[in-house]
Amino acid sequence: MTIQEHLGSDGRLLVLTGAGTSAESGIPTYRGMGGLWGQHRFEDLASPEGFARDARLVWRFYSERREGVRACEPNAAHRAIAAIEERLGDRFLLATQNVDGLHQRAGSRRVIELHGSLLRTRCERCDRPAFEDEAFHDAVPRCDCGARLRPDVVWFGEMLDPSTLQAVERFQSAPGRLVFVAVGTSGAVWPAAGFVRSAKARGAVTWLVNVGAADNARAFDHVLDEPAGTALPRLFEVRP
Ligand code: BV8
Ligand code: ZN
Repeated sequence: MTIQEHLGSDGRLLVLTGAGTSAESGIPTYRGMGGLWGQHRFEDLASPEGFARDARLVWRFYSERREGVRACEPNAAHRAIAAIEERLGDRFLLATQNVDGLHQRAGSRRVIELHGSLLRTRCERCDRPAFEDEAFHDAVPRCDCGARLRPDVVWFGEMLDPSTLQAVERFQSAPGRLVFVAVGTSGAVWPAAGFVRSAKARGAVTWLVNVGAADNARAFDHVLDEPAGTALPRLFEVRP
């Protein structure tokens, strides 16, 4: 059965995306970087310990990624996800691990940013709201309160914003049929890697669209080992 057939007239679609969704836009995946940036390990830069150790280096890491994202465009995978949202409306929800903002640039609106955004900055101490920021920070920027500003992303070892996980939970638990599709993710990072299990626990039919291996591939009903940019328009029956 196709996803359309599983969805029927009242089924809901939950999509989870990872770095592989943006690969065809030219953004290196975490695996692609081999978990490295220069001679630094990604986890060491994307962590509170890394920021405490060398905030200036961490800001250079994020500033260079901001530059990289600005030079990229959404690809057919982002557009297919925005198109199926258009068709399904509130029967659709996108949870993304990506921080590159390409889903929103492709027109996605019902987006839960599980790990925050590269293009926002917040204070590490006061409750000043996070703000849009695409600047390249050579030096560590300071808040009016005197504390350091940091990228508005969730680092390794940090809790996700509970409201994002509750939104996913609520969508998964609503009555009716559920289809879960994970796209371009190696299933290495938790708690996103566990969504397929909670979806299956609710009777969802599950798809993984991923080039190469994924740690949680065995949990999916269907696995398509192909680029998201070609698989999604076909899977969602939308124009590429
Ligand atoms: C938390 C924002 C509570 C920052 C990111 C031991 C066991 C289990 C869990 C843990 C553990 N030890 C620690 C943990 C928790 C930890 C974790 O999961 N660690 C892993 C490494 C084991 N998780 C956390 O810390 C989370 N918080 O759990 O809080 C807690 C606290 C402390 C201790 C325990 C629990 C917070 C995690 C969020 C980290 N922030 N990003 C930034 O980006 O700078 S993670 C970042 O890396 C991404 O957001 C993403 O989540 C992850 C990369 O994964 P993917 O997106 O899947 O990318 P990847 O490159 O791996 O895979 C891409 C795939 O696409 C590949 O398979 C590739 O082949 C494929 N592909 C390539 N091209 C294409 C394609 N597919 C389709 N089409 C293509 N064209
Ligand atoms: Zn402040």
